[in-house]
Amino acid sequence: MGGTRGMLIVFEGLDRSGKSTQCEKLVQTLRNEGEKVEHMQFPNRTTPIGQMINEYLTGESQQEDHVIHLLFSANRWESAQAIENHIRAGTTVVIDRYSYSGCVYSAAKQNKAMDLEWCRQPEEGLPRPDLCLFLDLSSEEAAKRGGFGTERYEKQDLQARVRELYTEMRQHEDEREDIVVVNAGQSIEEVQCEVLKVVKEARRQLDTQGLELR
Ligand code: DGP
Ligand code: NA
Ligand code: NA
Repeated sequence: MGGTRGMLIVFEGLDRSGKSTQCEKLVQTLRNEGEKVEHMQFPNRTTPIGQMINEYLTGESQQEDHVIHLLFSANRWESAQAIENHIRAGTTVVIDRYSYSGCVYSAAKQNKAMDLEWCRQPEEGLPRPDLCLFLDLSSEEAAKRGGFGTERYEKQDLQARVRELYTEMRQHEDEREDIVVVNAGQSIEEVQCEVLKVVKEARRQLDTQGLELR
């Protein structure tokens, strides 16, 4: 997988959909093929903003809905330049959650003015993914996978709304073309195989069309 610039590949999905596992496997596979790959995840809990987010998610602190929304976005902006630099230097960046999570988890709170459109605004201008792999799993199936954890959003009713909002986002014209849905109910190996096929096809398109990073 050659090419002049790296790709920006994002994994999205409900909690317990297998994103982190698939992210790691893709990163490993691409590295084994000699590609330079940087693995990131959001929220990045290591920065001061990320630590505030972590405290919010674990319930150690409270934040007003708009405030935490903007902190999640700021946490991505902290890495925006680094992401762009990697891609321009020919390194592919694989990220566990990105702006789509930013929109759907906040909109799922149903705090009136915070609809998807409002939530999308602070994400405007972040490096745009070449490909978003959406690992699709129903909230019931997700809950069966050893149960959700104890963090703030890991409850089935919220996850069900998150899934609906992901579906709504996929219908938005700016997002539609970059999102590929993968059935996350398959075995780890089957998902891995499908993910790799989709990534190779996206790479092929990028190489033939020589697309600029958006
Ligand atoms: P993870 O570390 O991938 O399990 O993500 C932690 C939780 O935070 C998960 O329930 C999804 C949620 N999340 C991730 N990004 C954002 C975001 O930008 N905004 C909001 N509101 N929630 C997010
Ligand atoms: Na989680
Ligand atoms: Na994860």
